Formats: sequence, structure tokens, C-alpha cells
Amino acid sequence: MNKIAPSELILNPDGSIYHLNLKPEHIAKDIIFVGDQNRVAKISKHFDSIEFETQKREFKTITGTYKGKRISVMSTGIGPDNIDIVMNELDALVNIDLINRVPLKEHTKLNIVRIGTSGSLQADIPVDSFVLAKYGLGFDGMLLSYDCDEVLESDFEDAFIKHTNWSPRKARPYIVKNSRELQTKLSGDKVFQGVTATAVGFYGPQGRVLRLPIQDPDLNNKIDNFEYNGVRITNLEMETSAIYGLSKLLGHNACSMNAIIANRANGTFSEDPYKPVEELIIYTLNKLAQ
Ligand code: R1P
Repeated sequence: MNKIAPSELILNPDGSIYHLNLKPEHIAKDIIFVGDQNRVAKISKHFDSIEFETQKREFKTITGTYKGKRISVMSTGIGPDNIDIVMNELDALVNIDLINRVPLKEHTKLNIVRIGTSGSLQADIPVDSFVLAKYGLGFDGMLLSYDCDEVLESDFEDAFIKHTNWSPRKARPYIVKNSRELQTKLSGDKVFQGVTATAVGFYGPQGRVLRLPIQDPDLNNKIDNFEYNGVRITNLEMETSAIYGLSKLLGHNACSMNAIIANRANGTFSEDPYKPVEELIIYTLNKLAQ
């Protein structure tokens, strides 16, 4: 088997992987992603004990145990481009022999759960509520760099493109399912479910207008009233579709949980956005430890 060249799989002088600064023994099989590096400690403060901690750029990782379960929590920073780095490097840690630079014969599957913040697109999904993404809908185009046809929900995508009259000048929207196994584990009475849309920016790409006019001012309305087989688009953020797409391609389980801190349909913002995030952290940790 051909070795993966040092230019393609970059290691630090201590043998850790380039951006994440991690070696295989540093990570658990259950991994929580957060966007904000300061949210890592907000999760690990609930751990029984901490065994490892590192940070490089926006990628901070802490591994420890919660109620006896080994969990790593890691910040991804903002956006799907960072998810490309995080997912590929995490997968390399468990599925590539870093010394001999060849894929390992036995595949290791990770359980990846995002605890994020997001804006609701539906008036009836209020601020301070939780949303679990059954599907990720990517406007970011990142996944399309890969040979990804097998993981795409093409009919769902076609219906969305038709409904929104999506501009061919923008990347084709892609849709990928979550892990139904993790969905079952993380579901609960108070958790809304639907499609989480992932944008490649915060302002124009999510329909926010400050000084620049946008390509389709009606897009958020069209997203709001789209439905496919009884599933609607619940919320908008910047990571889920990329996590879902690369997890499916690389053979990992993924499920994204978001605390709703803004409601784009009625213009409201949480009075205390840290509160629903803290509640979602405790909710998710307890579900994972069960
Ligand atoms: C934008 O403010 C950031 O917040 C949301 C978006 O997805 C984006 O990353 O999530 P996090 O709070 O997890 O970073």
C-alpha cells in the first residue's frame, strides 16, 4: 500500500496531528464538538476527572470522564472549512497508522455530537429551546469537493432547489442524514427536530443585511415554508451539514444539537443566551452517559 506523503498528512515534531495537536491515545470514542473554544471548559467542568488537555489555534481539546464515561470535548471554531480539518484529522487519529502512514485495517467508528448555538427559522421554535438535526442542509459546498454522491439525499435536495429557485451561481445545496442511533439516544420531549441548515457565512449567507444587499432577500422566507415528507427546516448555523457529510463518508456517527439563541422569524434574541447553552450541555452529557 502506498504511504500517505508528509505533505498530505502533516504531523508535528512530537508526532501529533498538525492542527489538532493530538495523538491517538488522547481522544475518546465519544466526542463533543463546540464552536467556541471557551465552551470546552464549560463542558469539562462537569467531568469527574480530566486526563488530557491541549490547544492549537481555535482547536482546544479536553478528554476526561463524565459519570464514568470517557468523553473528549473539542472546539472547532466557526464554519464548515474548520470542520473539514477537524473531521479529517480526527479520523486519521483512529483510522490511519500515523507512523507507517497507511490506513489501518480495522475501522474505528467515532460518536460525534455537536453542542452549538443557532438561530431558529420558525416562529414556533422559540429562543432558549433545543433543536436536534435529523438532517444537515449545506449551503457551504464543502462536501462537494469529495466523491460524496452515495451519502446525499438527492430527491430532497432537488425539491429544495426547485422550491427556492436556488441560484446556479451558488454551490448546490446538499443534504445528509444524521446517525439515527445517536438521534434515538439524544431525543427528548423538549427537543424539536428538523433540518438544520448550514451557511458558509454569518451575514449575507444567512440573509442578514447590514449595508450590503443580498442575492435573494426572500430566501429565508422560502426556507421557512419549505417542507419535504413532513420535515421542515428548523434552524440555521455554520457547521452541522459538514459534520454530517464527512461523518457519513468516513464511517462515523454524528448528531447535532443546537440551543436556539435567536429567532429569525420574529426577530427575538435570548435574554440570557448562556442559560440554554448550559442546559443543553447538561442534557446532552446525561444522555451520552446513559
Ligand atoms: C456564529 O456566531 C457561530 O455560532 C454558532 C454558529 O454555527 C457559528 O459557529 O455555533 P457555535 O456557537 O457552536 O460556534
